[in-house]
Amino acid sequence: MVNLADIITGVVLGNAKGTKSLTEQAIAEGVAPEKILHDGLVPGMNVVGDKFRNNEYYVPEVLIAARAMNSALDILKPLLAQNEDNYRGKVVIGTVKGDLHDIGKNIAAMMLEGAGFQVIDLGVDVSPEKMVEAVRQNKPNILGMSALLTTTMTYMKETISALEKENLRDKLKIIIGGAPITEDFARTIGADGYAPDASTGAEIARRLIGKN
Ligand code: B1M
Repeated sequence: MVNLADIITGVVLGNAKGTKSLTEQAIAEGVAPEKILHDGLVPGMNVVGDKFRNNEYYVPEVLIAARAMNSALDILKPLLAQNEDNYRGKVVIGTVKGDLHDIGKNIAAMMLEGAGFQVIDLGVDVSPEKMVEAVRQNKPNILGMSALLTTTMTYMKETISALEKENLRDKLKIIIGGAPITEDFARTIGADGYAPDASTGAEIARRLIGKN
């Protein structure tokens, strides 16, 4: 039986091959993909975050850990998306301008897909103008924004203002997330929801469009 603590260690040590094969093994043993994500991969990345903060890890180690995490996410993605097939709506999601962090945003996108949403992922470093254009073109029910830096979270407000200016805000629900984001911040900038984690993001998305 795979011990999820070994998956945590795999991410922390940046062992992409090992993390991938442990994830495959856990799936084969019938462990739920959500459990692998929440009790293995995410706690692993949290340890990496602590080490980065304490100067035990530097950017290269973090990137190697992120690669290990992504190797396992590639396996989980189609499985999480399969869990429910009833269509609930469309989400456009992206990491805001100046911000290259995408691990949390990718997980949020996966959970939304798993919850029955079609997800259009704009990637990272998405300017308010690009967000507005994507909303205009795709007419989503929800816009999800992610920011990991205190210096970039301000672009969330700029994006909302730009949407208002273009009269695209009224029918759109906006959910924001990322380590520096708080409920208070979300309220202050006029977002409809704050997601402290990806599962809550999917729950809020369903609630906001009235499809629990
Ligand atoms: Co960066 N980094 N980083 N980094 N990095 C942080 C964010 C930092 C807190 C580390 C630290 O100092 N302790 C710090 C920010 C400080 C601050 O602003 N206050 C920081 C810094 C300073 C930087 C650089 C400036 C470092 C440098 O170059 N000197 C630089 C900036 C680059 C840039 O963006 N312009 C940088 C670079 C990087 C790497 C490239 C090395 C790498 C990113 C790799 C990648 O993403 N592909 C990286 C990483 C990995 C981190 C830490 C260690 C981990 C982030 C992560 O992936 N967490 C991070 C430390 C930390 O957060 N503790 C740190 C795991 C992920 C699952 O959690 O992203 O919070 P999170 O997502 C969660 C929820 O927040 C929520 O759901 C997710 C899953 O549950 N969520 C959403 C997030 N977005 C959502 C959207 C939604 C819904 C939910 O929409 C619906």
